[in-house]
Amino acid sequence: MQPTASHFVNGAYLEDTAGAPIPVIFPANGEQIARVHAATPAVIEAAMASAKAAQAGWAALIGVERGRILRRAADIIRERNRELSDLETLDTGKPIQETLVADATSAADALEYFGGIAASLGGEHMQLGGDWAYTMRVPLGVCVGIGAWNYPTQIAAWKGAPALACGNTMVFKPSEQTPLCALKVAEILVEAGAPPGVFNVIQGAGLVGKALVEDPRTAKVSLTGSAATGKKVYAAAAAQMKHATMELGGKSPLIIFDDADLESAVSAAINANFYSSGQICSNGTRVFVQRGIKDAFLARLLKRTANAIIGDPRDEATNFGPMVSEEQLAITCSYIKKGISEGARLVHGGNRLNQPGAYIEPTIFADVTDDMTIAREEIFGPVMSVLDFDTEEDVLERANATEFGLSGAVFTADLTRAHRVVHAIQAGSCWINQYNLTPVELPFGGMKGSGVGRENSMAAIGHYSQLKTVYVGMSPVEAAF
Ligand code: TXE
Repeated sequence: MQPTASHFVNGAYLEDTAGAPIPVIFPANGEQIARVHAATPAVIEAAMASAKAAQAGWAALIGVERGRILRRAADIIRERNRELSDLETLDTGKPIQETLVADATSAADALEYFGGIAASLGGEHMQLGGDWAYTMRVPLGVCVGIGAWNYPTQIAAWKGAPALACGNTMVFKPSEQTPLCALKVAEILVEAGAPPGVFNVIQGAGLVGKALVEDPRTAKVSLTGSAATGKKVYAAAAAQMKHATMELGGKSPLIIFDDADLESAVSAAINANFYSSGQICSNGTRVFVQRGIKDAFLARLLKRTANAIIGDPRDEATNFGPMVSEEQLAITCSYIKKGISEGARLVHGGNRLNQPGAYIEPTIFADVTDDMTIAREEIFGPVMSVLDFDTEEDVLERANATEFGLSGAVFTADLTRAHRVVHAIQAGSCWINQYNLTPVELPFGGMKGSGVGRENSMAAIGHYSQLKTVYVGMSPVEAAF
């Protein structure tokens, strides 16, 4: 698992062992599987300089050429899905059952989608009487991507693909918890024909991220991470008037009405809380259940949660793996303790497994009230809070009473109510009778404290390019004197 070197800069692996060592731990057994080094100032300089040097040439390629390279990278990723999924499982601890369908494949989707539209990016023509004008869509320059540890391959591609499609270059810093997968994305892009310096990966923790954000050559920053980090990075970007996209946390509502299809609603609650051991920013961690269906919902939820197959994430039968790290497990355990001490009713799980690895049971609290810590703060672990409600009006007010606004969903058979409710939910992504599907064709991003900007879809193009307006005078210029 040991990569050729810690960083990938200017089209090749690069090492500098003077950087602080970063151990890579397989969370299922706590064993160290690799070691990389944080970027030194020399590595940061090399990455920024190579991205800067490569940008003009990359932007000068016609869109169809840039797009072809991205699409070729998508094909290579699909061919190597098994190998990349194995690596993602080792890096994150997520079950191979998930990584085979949700990680490298999602990266390939982004590269294919943005590769496909690179050729048709352009501006508009406006006729202004005899004069006329046109707009040009031009790249921003060097973009910095900073990733979280929950979807390392996907995040690298969700940021890299639209950035490169628009003619930018990128320096990407993965989370220090999961440094391996982004290196593969860089390697594959070069294999697909990307010139050296177009997509660089360097390792490190917050300080390396901070140096990249503050580098005067950086034109744009896209972060996936916690709300606290988002505020710092957004402020640092603003200080130099840089573009910024912030994909941050959430505490999203999943609202289930009495008339909902019970099995689908239970499936959604399971997916929205236990997929990837609950480590997903858009999770529906506040499950509001209308009182008439509460007992039936809880009974079915408990029965089905008991079927979770907790085990080695490398085993294809496993559908619930460890958390990413001991630290994240400790955070989750402290929230479970708070839930119990604040009076929530623990109806399933709650315990760390008595075996090596960062394993905790899928955990369900019932009778949760809005004021409890577990209903207010993002846990980022497999902890579901079930809250009761009576009326639509009541639940909407409570659903929106949060600093976050990433996602939300409604389960109901009533068509008009479904639309009315999602229109009222203050969140960037909403689902009706579904949860957490985020195909590349759709914008993804948060309202309120969950962030700014959007990833994926044509919306991302707006965040990785800028418009230049050109007015064309066709007549002699007149002046007052
Ligand atoms: O995130 P951080 P962490 C939440 C989740 C989790 C908590 C902490 O609740 O428990 O965040 O996780 C880089 N300038 N989410 O510590 O610190 C950092 O190196 C520039 C939700 O992993 O936000 C990493 O690459 N960069 C989330 C990235 O920012 C900085 C996913 C995220 O780190 C920096 C992950 C700085 N000053 C965690 N400080 C989601 N919404 O998906 C840190 N970084």
